[in-house]
Amino acid sequence: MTALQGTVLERDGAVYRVATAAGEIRAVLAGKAKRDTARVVVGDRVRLEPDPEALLHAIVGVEPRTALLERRVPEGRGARPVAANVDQVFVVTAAIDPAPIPQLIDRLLVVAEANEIAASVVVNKVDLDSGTALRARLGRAGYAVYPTSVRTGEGIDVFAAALAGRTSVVTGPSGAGKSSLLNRVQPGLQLRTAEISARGRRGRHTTVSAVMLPLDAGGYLVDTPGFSEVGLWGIDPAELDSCFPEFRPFLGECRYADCRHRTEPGCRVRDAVAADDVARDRWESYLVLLEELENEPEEWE
Ligand SMILES: Nc1nc2c(ncn2[C@@H]2O[C@H](COP(=O)(O)OP(=O)(O)O)[C@@H](O)[C@H]2O)c(=O)[nH]1
Ligand SMILES: [Mg+2]
Ligand SMILES: [Zn+2]
Repeated sequence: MTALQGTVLERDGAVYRVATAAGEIRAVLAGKAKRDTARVVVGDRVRLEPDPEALLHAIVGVEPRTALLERRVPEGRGARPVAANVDQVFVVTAAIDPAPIPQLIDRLLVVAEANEIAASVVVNKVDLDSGTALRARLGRAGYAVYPTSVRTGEGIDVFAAALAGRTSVVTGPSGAGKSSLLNRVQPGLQLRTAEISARGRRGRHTTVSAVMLPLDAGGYLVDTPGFSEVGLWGIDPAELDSCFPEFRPFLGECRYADCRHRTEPGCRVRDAVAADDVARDRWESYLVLLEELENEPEEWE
């Protein structure tokens, strides 16, 4: 007998809503899964033992995760899992209106990198401004950039194709056009994602958990207030450099093994900035985030 497999879409208390080949079912943790798994989260792929009455099925096992998006909360003493098996993160920014904040984009990219989730950038509202400099900046850093306009339809098909068949998180500042974009890709999508503002970058504590929304083209959108609230908590300052893809060729080549690429002599990252092999303002973003991580209050670690 082949065990029933499924993907967790949502959790409501002790009950999980799970997508299976036979349709959506409701299930609770049972036996070994209950003991071994501190928390089964949205996105987890689970093994199920069907309930003969077909009411509440039993989750008896959890497959190894490919990625785990974790939210680090000050009062949480460590990380809380938000969603598992996320394939990719799209950071959405407007080309203009509201003006893009490169630092905020970099911060969200770092959160994705720190969680080892592939990240790309959507530059929306290209009907208002081509966003050439912004696109070049991010492309140079190694990110795929999707120029889009909900107004003219430019780039929507390409973005929709990038979502199809994958599990994605879409994040970015309020007003960038996330809701408009996703509704254009799939009209009627029931999003509830909280917005972030440039000011409240660390976000507010929220108890709302993530939900996976199935896409008609296959794949899922992870609707989570978690991502923008993940923040930088718990990222080791020594690991921040590897969250900047364009720094990676130079890492390990500095004179000092523990180089933070600030003012240390023999720093290859700074050499690369001086030679314009690495964009200066990306390095400046790194320095701002480094400062923040190094000054993180002890009790938040
Ligand atoms: N000109 C233009 N306006 C857009 C585009 N996409 C969204 N908007 C507008 O930008 C505003 C914010 O969009 P919304 O989807 O609510 O952004 P969100 O906060 O990121 O979800 C709305 O007034 C949209 O109509 C676009 O591609 N071009
Ligand atoms: Mg919105
Ligand atoms: Zn260095």
